[in-house]
This record gives sequence, C-alpha cells and structure tokens, in this order.
Amino acid sequence: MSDDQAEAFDLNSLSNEELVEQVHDDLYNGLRDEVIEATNLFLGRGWGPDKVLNDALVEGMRIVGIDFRDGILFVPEVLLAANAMKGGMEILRPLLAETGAEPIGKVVIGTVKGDIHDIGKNLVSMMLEGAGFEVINIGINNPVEKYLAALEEHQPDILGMSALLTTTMPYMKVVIDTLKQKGLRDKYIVLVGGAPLNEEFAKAVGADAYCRDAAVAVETAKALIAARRSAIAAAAH
Ligand code: B1M
Repeated sequence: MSDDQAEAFDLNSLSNEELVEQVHDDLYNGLRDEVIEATNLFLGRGWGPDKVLNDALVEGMRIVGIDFRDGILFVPEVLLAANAMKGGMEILRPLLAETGAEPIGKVVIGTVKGDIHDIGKNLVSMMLEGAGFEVINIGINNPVEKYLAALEEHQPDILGMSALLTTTMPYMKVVIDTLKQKGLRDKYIVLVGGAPLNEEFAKAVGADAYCRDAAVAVETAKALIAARRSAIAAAAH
C-alpha cells in the first residue's frame, strides 16, 4: 500500500471482525493513533469497554508477546506496542471505572523492584476501580521502602504486587518478609500477579492469593475482603 493509500484508509469501513484484526496489526506496529481511533469506533458501535479491552487490546498484546519471546520483535518495537496499548487503555479507563458507588475497599498496587512492566498492573488497577475499589497505583520498580510508605500513608485493605520477570518475582517475598518482621503482615490482604507466577509460588512467598488475570484479581479482592470483614464482625460478637 502506498503512503497516500495508507492515509486514505478508513477504519470505519471495516466490519467488527476486520477491525479487531486491524487493531491487532496496529498494536503490533505500535500505531497509537490508529489504536485510539479503533477503540473509539468499537465504543461507538456499542461494544462494552471490557469487550474492547479483551478482544482487541489484550489479545493484540498477547500476539506481540509471542513474537517478542520468539525473537521476531525487539524491545523498541514492543515499547511502541505498549505505548499504543496504553492509548487505548486511557480511553477505556474512565468507562471501566464508572460505578459512582462508595469504594468497597482500598488497594495499594505496584510492580516490584527491578521490573518496569506496567500494562498488566494498570489493567488490574482499572478493573478494580471499575468494581468499586479505591486504587492507589504506586507505579513500577518499587523497593520495599516504597511499599511500606504507601501502606503507612493510605492504610489500604489490600496490597497488590505485580512481577513479569522470573528474576524479579522473588522480590515479592522480600516485601512480605519485611511486613512479617514489622508485625504488619496480618494487617493487609496480599495479592500477587504476573505472567510467570502461579498459585504454588504465591503460597511459597506467603501471599494470600495468586491472581491469574484482572478479572480473577477483582473476584479475589472482593471475596477476601468480605471474608475478612465477616471474621472481624464475628470476633466482635
Ligand atoms: Co518484557 N518480558 N522485558 N517488556 N514483556 C516479558 C514479560 C517476557 C515474558 C517476554 C518473552 O520473552 N516472551 C520476558 C520475561 C521472561 C521471564 O522472565 N520469564 C520479558 C523480558 C525478558 C524483558 C526484558 C528483560 C527484555 C530485555 O531487556 N532484553 C526487559 C526487562 C525490563 C525490566 O522490567 N527490567 C523487558 C522489557 C519490556 C518492555 C519495556 C519493552 C515492555 C514493557 C512495557 C510496559 O509494561 N510499559 C515489555 C513487554 C510489553 C512485555 C510483554 C511482551 C507483554 C507484557 C504485557 O504487557 N502483557 C511480555 C510477554 C508476555 O507477557 N506475553 C514480556 C499484557 C498484560 C495485559 O498481561 O502483564 O501478564 P500481564 O498482566 C495480566 C496478568 O499477569 C495479571 O493480570 C493482568 C491482566 O489480566 N497480573 C496481575 C499482572 N500483574 C498483576 C498484579 C496483581 C494481580 C494480577 O496484583 C493483585
């Protein structure tokens, strides 16, 4: 396709199925403006924000991840893809967070020290907000001191940690062990997530639960908060 043809290309002329394929391609090629445009088009066609997120954006990023793993894409290209993904996520964020209800709990969440992956953590934050949680997202590359400071400042119900690298996931144990040493571990529900983790790992580091994805994170957060509150209520009687 020539540059002129590319400029004249009208995303709105595509069917939903074709547009999904196109978003996957545009994410792959790091085309942020096109991903934003397509996200808006889907919403205009009546798609819910969660469907746009899962079918178009998350699936597109999964494809990027496969080619990154296989050495077909490299860091600069994946950074562009991540930037394009974030463009779409920024549009969906307020829609996913639109509940208007009182917060059902407070969460401090961050990616651990040495790790700069933030797309999954941001997605979890968005979905938690959408489910009615107040979320304090402390970003990436967090040493234990930053987690402690955020817990002290915000007094959340839940601490969430994310790690995407096998080299950084052991740092979760450093944070949890520090909480134990300071007598703070039982004050918080600790949830962990990230592609290389599993339930066994979560148990081994002393977390309360492993969350495979954002939807599981929301369900787990709700269930563990409810369990904790009813245990506290039962103890008070
Ligand atoms: Co990175 N990277 N990366 N990378 N990167 C991975 C993770 C990798 C699996 C790619 C691969 O080889 N296939 C691989 C890790 C291998 C390993 O350790 N086993 C890898 C590597 C090796 C690296 C570098 C070392 C590459 C290099 O420099 N040579 C480097 C490390 C940098 C560092 O952190 N120190 C690096 C860099 C980068 C970029 C900067 C280029 C970019 C990050 C950009 C950004 O985040 N702003 C990047 C990306 C984008 C990826 C892949 C392609 C995609 C990650 C992603 O965003 N997924 C990734 C491959 C992959 O995972 N398939 C890869 C989409 C996201 C929606 O899913 O993050 O899994 P995910 O989040 C899910 C769940 O895991 C869960 O819910 C989320 C939503 O459903 N979840 C939680 C996540 N966190 C949670 C926290 C919770 C609960 C649930 O708390 C309660």
